[in-house]
Amino acid sequence: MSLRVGVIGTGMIGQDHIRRLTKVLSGVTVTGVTDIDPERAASAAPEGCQVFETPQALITSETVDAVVICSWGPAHEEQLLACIHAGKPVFCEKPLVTSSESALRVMDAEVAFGRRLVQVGFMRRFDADYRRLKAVIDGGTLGLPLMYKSVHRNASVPVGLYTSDMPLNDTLVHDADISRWLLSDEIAGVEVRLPRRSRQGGDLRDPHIVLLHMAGGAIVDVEISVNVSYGYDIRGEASCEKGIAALPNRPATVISDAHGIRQAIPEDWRERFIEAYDQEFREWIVAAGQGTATGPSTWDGYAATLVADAALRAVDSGNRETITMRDKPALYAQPVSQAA
Ligand code: NAD
Ligand code: ISE
Repeated sequence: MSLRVGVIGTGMIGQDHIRRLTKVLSGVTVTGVTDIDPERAASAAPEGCQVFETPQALITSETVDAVVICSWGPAHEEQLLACIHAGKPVFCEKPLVTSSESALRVMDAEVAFGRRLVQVGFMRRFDADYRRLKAVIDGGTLGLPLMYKSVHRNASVPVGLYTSDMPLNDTLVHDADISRWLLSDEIAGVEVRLPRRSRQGGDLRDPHIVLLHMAGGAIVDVEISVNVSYGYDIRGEASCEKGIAALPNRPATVISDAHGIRQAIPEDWRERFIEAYDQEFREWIVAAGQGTATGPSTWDGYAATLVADAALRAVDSGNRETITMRDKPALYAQPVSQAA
């Protein structure tokens, strides 16, 4: 039987996920959509799909078995709590929520429900290159990972909508999550350094260098640049005791012409992570069909939110900011290294 899915938020990624749920993946039907912009919702609705007036109406509808949240971060908490209250599996785009207090409210609700329902959209964990990188690190032949370098460059971000806190609470969360997952460890402290500001982004605070201090002593340095103009450039390299393991550059046709020899760079996240998003939803559909969730959890969303909060504090203080996590509820007992 096909899983009947309702999508909340039909902007850029909502439309992209509707496309993959409708045209790429099997075992799933988009039966409902909603957006605070009803025209956008109507134009994104596939044939036969109902346009709901509110997220609450979509979440509680008998025609919706599971929910995909692609609205803005500040709207996620209310929508997640409504899904948990209705007992429906929910895929929520990152960030889970926009503060650690908010993450704790979602966690408390899911723990009280007693079964995992939430999967967070940390799609890098489903990317084949990241999975191979993790397999090498976990394999142990290179010894312990000592340092990890994470480069996260966006060609541009929406002017006006994307504020100076967002490189840390919207973009860095991917690097925080992938570092925890690759190094199988939690993040205990965060420092931020601000280089000369790029003139590409107007008043936006950009770029950032972030140091993530892992609990076990490894250090991750992250470059967050959100207006590099030339493309979407994601890199990663682990320095281990006996060698280096790096993400490969994406294979692309080599073009030789009057301008030289070159390879195209992805335009944005939709292109770079297209297979990862497909795989993330393949795995979500299976779990949601069984009334639960696997993959990145509310705990992982909470951890990333703590890092974002600490990074924002570190911008103001100039110091290393400490992260203290609550005790991990048994519901999330699976080690960070194993989810997805
Ligand atoms: P967007 O602005 O293009 O779309 C967001 C949509 O949500 C808009 O159509 C807006 O009207 C709607 N919306 C906002 N609040 C709502 C509410 N309360 N109820 C119903 N609809 C609401 O933004 P986007 O780029 O599609 O990003 C959406 C979410 O996806 C964000 O959380 C973002 O961080 C995340 N995202 C994740 C990735 C990824 O790589 N995993 C990539 C892009 C965006
Ligand atoms: C966007 O929301 C994403 O999640 C992308 O993966 C990330 O690269 C970008 O910086 C975010 O704005």
